[in-house]
Amino acid sequence: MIWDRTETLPREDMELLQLERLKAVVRRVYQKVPFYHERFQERRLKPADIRSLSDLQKLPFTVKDDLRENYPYGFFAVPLEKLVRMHASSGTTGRPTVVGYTKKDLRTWSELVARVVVQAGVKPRDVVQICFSYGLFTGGFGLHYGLERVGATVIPASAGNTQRQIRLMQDFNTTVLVSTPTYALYIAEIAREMGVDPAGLGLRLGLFGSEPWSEGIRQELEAAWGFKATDNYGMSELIGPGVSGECHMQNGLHISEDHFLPEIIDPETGEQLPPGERGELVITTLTKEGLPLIRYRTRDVTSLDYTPCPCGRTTVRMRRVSGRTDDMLIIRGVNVFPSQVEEVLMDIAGVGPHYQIIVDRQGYLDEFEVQVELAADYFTGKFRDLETLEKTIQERLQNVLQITPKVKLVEYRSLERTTGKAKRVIDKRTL
Ligand code: DLL
Repeated sequence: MIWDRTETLPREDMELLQLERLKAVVRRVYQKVPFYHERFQERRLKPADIRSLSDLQKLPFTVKDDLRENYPYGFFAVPLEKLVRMHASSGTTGRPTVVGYTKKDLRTWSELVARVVVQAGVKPRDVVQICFSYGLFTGGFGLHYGLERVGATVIPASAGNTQRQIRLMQDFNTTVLVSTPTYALYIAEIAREMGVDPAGLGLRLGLFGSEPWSEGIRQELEAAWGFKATDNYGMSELIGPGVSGECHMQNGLHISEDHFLPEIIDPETGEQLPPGERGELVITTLTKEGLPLIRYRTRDVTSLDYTPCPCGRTTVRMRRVSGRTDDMLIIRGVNVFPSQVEEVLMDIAGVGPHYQIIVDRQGYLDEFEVQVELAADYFTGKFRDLETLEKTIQERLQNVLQITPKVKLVEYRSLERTTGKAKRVIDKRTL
């Protein structure tokens, strides 16, 4: 099922709609947001200079630091009394960024999340347990209103209290789980500890997002829960969840292009890259009232695919996000993405989906260690087997990364679990 006819617009019509909305948002930020007014003036740019979609490239980028420097309300394009909701990013790496929604923004948000959940396969008869935290984080409330919009029965369980999550699933006959992929793995572990087989709980669908996850983790989740696991993407600054999501083809995430105009740029030069090439995702919000953003650099790494999707939607698909431009580690001069490590690990039998990358510096030399948990049922009792496994992991990582990590196998359940986004990297060099 397709929630909104706009998702199937022919490309020319979509582009006309995008252009009309782009012109309107450019006019609005020029008039209402001093930051943009100044940036436009610096470039001697007037809203009337934006005549085609390719004129987008004339516009300045916006980065997270711009939002931070204008904390809390400097980017809002409407007076405060028009805002009806605030969310904020966690601010673990500096000042938080605050996002405000008008009534219309909240309606748009519900519609966009409705598209995402419907394309993943949610039906009005579903009982959906939301295990994202509710609060300043956009995950809980974002999914909540979109799911209610499509008529599903929502259980706002929030994150944590994991044994209770399983009892709720049993008592309320939950059919759909919404969480981070890592929390879904953890819930499955706790279920098994309680003597409950997660695959026997009768869930048919999992909607996962909010952090990067590999195809290997998808397989792990689908096997553990016996359901179909789909990916959806978003970020607080852009609206929250609801920017893009997979349809039942599980082959790329359809972007709601009538609301978010995407580009892929080379993060070094800022130049636009052609369709299919991997780079940094940049989004211009086309309809947001409270916090419109022009060419917002998400730092998320992906590529765009304009080929038709068999599901019937014509919207462009983004590949699963493989990481962020700022989570690339430079270890002994070599670029390492955590997602590369995950892909290698998920391909090796005997290790589970839990790992941590620890980087440190001794004198002038970087130290690079990968701690990997054994799979629940792996330990054979023979230490020789563990040594062999460690060697295999080390060699495969060396092949892919061109740098040799120290590999340490650790006991099942010894790495910290999380109910939200996983923390995969501890870089002690910057602590
Ligand atoms: O995580 C919004 C969200 C909530 C999306 C629930 C999906 C589901 P933030 O906390 O602002 O917002 O974090 C945004 O999380 O820039 C990505 O780096 C990462 N991210 C979000 N979804 C995905 C995904 C929410 N499906 C940041 N795959 C983004 C990979 C994701 N990374």
